[in-house]
Amino acid sequence: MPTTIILGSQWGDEGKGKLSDILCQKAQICARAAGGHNAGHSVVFHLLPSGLINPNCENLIGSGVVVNVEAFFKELNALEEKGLKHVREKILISDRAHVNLTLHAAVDRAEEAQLEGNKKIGTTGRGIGPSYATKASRKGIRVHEIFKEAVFEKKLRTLAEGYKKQFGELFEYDVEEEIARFREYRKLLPNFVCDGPNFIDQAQKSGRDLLVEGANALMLDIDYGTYPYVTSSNTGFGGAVTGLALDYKQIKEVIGVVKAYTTRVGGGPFKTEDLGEAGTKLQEIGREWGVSTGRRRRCGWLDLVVLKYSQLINNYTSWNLTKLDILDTFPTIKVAVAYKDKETGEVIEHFPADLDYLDTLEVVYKEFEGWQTPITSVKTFDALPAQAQAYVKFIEEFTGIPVKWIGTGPARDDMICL
Ligand code: 2SA
Ligand code: GDP
Ligand code: MG
Repeated sequence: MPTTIILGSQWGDEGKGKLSDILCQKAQICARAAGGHNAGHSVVFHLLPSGLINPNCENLIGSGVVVNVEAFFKELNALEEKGLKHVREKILISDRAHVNLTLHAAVDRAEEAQLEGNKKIGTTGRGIGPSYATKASRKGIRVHEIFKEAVFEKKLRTLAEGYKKQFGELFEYDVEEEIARFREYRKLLPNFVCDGPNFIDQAQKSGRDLLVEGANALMLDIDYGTYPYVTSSNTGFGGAVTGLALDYKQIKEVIGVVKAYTTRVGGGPFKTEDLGEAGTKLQEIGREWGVSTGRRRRCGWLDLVVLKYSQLINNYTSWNLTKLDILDTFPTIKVAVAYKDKETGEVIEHFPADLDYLDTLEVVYKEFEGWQTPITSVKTFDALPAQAQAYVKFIEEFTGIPVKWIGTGPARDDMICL
């Protein structure tokens, strides 16, 4: 390795979990840098890093994460129920991470309730946005403060009073219940908390293989995503660096995970969304339901304008193209290569900031002939049908980044490595 970063390049659920699962086999440390329990790729992991399945790997929940303590213990218990031993000795939380509280989830619900129709963000309801909001407004509670009982309780009561005034009946929250729960967590947590930046510094200085698992995806990034239809953290390369205090000189690879088509959960723009037969087919064959919330994902074609933009922000060193097999039965496969201004005829090759303007643009598609044969058993690039090879090569040429991994099925082995 030494430091490898895995990032979602679209709107999430690209299949980051499978690559993490493969790479964490040989990682010595696995870390999460941002997001909270809104991320996650399997039934078990929403907050915890994937490295917990490797008994030799140490895991860190970094300073940029918002940590829900209840989810933390729930996921640890679930891992133990699956027979994994010693997971409790292999996980640490940065003392600088912020605490995601039940209070934040109540604020999340109240805020969404105040938004109308298509203005709703469609959040995961986990209080991620409000957690980052209290952090940015300097009223948040950091993990190390959990142990200062009086400070913790005073800050929590002040926050609760403020939100009660702001939202009234919409804010359904019992501060005493949360305070009581934290009296228990206070006893259970001390062994799990470490000095986050120091931990990473030591790890990188000693040359250990570090795997950074991105959460969510670039188009949900608070600065570069489709704002305001985004999550509230920096989900891209920058967030990985600040969320863990990485030494950038140690970073060898930044792998962008890209699904062979596009999905999105929640509201917001999605130019290549297909509301017809193709979208339904992608949804069904791709089993596109959210892991965290069970919501049906919106589906459509690959958007290379998005991908090029994602590359511009994150500077990936390679792609992991996933779920190529989901396209196996399509006679024709479409890919967005540009947008077009309907009025002026101007071809737009960049991703605009203004969503109202974006909405007026037309999509320019390139069509590919499908391969119409199963590829799940294929183990090498050369053995892929010519049409599938052409599809992959086009993505490489268009983005200027090599495809290093190709997902051809759900199992760990269903991956072509180039
Ligand atoms: P939030 O709850 O404030 O972060 O929601 C804001 C928007 O971000 C979207 N969002 C997501 N979209 C897809 N996947 C997400 N997380 C998991 C993952 C999904 C899962 O990364 O795999 O486990 O199935 C995720 N988290 C947030 C959300 O839909 C809102 O549009
Ligand atoms: P993540 O959040 O980015 O990890 O993505 P998801 O939560 O949507 O998980 C991806 C799902 O797709 C998992 O059930 C994986 O087993 C599955 N998956 C990953 N890669 C592939 C692939 O190449 N082909 C198929 N058919 N399934 C895949
Ligand atoms: Mg997921």
